[in-house]
Amino acid sequence: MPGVEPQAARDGAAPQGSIKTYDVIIVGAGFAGMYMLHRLRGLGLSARVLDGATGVGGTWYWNRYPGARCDVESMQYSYSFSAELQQAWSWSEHFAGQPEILAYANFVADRFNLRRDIQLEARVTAAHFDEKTGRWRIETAQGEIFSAQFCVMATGCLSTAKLPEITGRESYEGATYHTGYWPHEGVDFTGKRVAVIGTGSSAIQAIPVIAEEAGHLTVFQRTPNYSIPARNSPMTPDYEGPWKSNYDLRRAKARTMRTGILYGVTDETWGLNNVSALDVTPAERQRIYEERWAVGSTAFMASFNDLITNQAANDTAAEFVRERIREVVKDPVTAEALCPYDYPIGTKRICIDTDYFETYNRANVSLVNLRETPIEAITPKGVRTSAGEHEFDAIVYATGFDAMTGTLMNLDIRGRDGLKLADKWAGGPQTHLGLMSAGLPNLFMITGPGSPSVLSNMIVSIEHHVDWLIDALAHMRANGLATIEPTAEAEAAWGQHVNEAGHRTLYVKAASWYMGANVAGKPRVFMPYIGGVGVYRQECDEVAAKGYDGFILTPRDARAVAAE
Ligand code: NA7
Repeated sequence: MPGVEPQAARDGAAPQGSIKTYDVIIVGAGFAGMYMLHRLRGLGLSARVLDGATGVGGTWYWNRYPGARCDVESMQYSYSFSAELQQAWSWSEHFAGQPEILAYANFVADRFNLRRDIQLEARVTAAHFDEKTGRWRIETAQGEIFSAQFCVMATGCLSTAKLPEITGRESYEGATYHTGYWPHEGVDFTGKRVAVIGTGSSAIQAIPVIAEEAGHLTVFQRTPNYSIPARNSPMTPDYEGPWKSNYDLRRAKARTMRTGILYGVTDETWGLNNVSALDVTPAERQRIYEERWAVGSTAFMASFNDLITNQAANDTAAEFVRERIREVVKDPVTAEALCPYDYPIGTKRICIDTDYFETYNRANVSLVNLRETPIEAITPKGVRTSAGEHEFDAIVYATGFDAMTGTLMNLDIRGRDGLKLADKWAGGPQTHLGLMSAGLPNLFMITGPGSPSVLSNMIVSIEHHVDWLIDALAHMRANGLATIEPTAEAEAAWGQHVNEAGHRTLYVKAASWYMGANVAGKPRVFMPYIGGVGVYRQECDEVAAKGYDGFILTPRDARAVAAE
């Protein structure tokens, strides 16, 4: 009997009794969960998507803070799986804002009739593998229980918001917000005294917009960030047209790039200037940086081919950005406080902005440099630093996420012999290809740690992972296989490969959330795979071509026998 057989063909329609039975449970209704559902339908497997939110969209459902916007241009931060979809949807700006991206997610859900298999307000709390049945038992906070042969964690890389551990936080009497958990009805800051704590990507997007509205905005900065102008603008037919008529070619090329993104499609090199920053004259280097700065976006980091591997090369780009900050920000003390020095540019996620540095020239905006005057406590009225107390009507925490592993570690995931994922990963995530973890059969992660994930265009990586998994499931079905899981050896080898790749770059020099450094007690491990989207795709293809090398595939009968 085949091991991967459509559930309906075996048992008739789900659900049965109080435990609802499916072939596959997908956790998360963001771009990963929705595409996984769509592809599973094509395979004829029954699937249910569970999500705690009241709508689809994942990260774009939650991150509704003012100014929230994608830092990958929308012609590329969009699904490629359907030619009709690509033609049907039009973006209004080069870098779409959150409301438009969320509208796109809803458009996709409707167009592909996904909603009938998506259960909202169903927050998964636990997933346990039952050795006897070879199935996952999945529980929700709402008290429902599901049984599935496969469980897909489409839970996102930045989905567990992190509040700072500051004394007295609970004592504050005004309104508080976290950028990653923003009220759906919006917030009116008109005339209010507002604090923003944090200066990462979210803050850099939110600060200029909040400053327009607030009576006074005070930004509390611990670490300054490098940011490149987005140069966002309305979409034009001249730009959209060639994309839409060459989508297949451009998408195919993007899949071979390190980040899964094309920068500048008229260029033969597709945006990467494949020379060292140290092999050109200072004047030529300056010219190239100026050209990229004028165009804007993260393409700046593709100005030369060694900016993330060579400190001296990186220093030239970092100093160029610091010069721009000094040029824009009128008050020299504020300008200097905004200049990052202590980590290489690009090794904390590079930000792109609209008028971020310009905002500090406004009369109603002030910067508190926490390196000089650290926060001592949150008080009932506001924030107390070593220099005194600031009173606020509202505090915005733009303090980031327990990235990449937080959501998975907080779920009660248990595999063979009760193996807890949180215990297994206590010293850092262990995966094979960022897709699976040994001892957790038939549990998949979309863009998990150990894959390019947050270093790439997430939708390119999501589509790649889902397509790879669908092929694996089809292979299992064709060969009567019931379980798949990595060998401990393959996982260890992949972990070493990911680690070595990280250590060949400057990324490991920064105290970043890529390194787990923003969460107290989290192991300092470079979690994403920096080998590049194109290289990684080849590595995954090779594994599949060798009959899923490094994975244990168990025939249904053998598994049942072993369990007895
Ligand atoms: P980030 O990039 O993690 O930024 C969080 C910011 O909050 C960062 O500036 C932190 O400073 C700051 N922070 C955190 N805790 C504190 C305390 N206790 N006191 C002062 N400042 C603090 O999160 P984002 O939401 O901006 O962006 C995350 C990703 O989402 C982004 O890269 C995009 O991919 C989308 P620190 O640097 O730790 O000194």
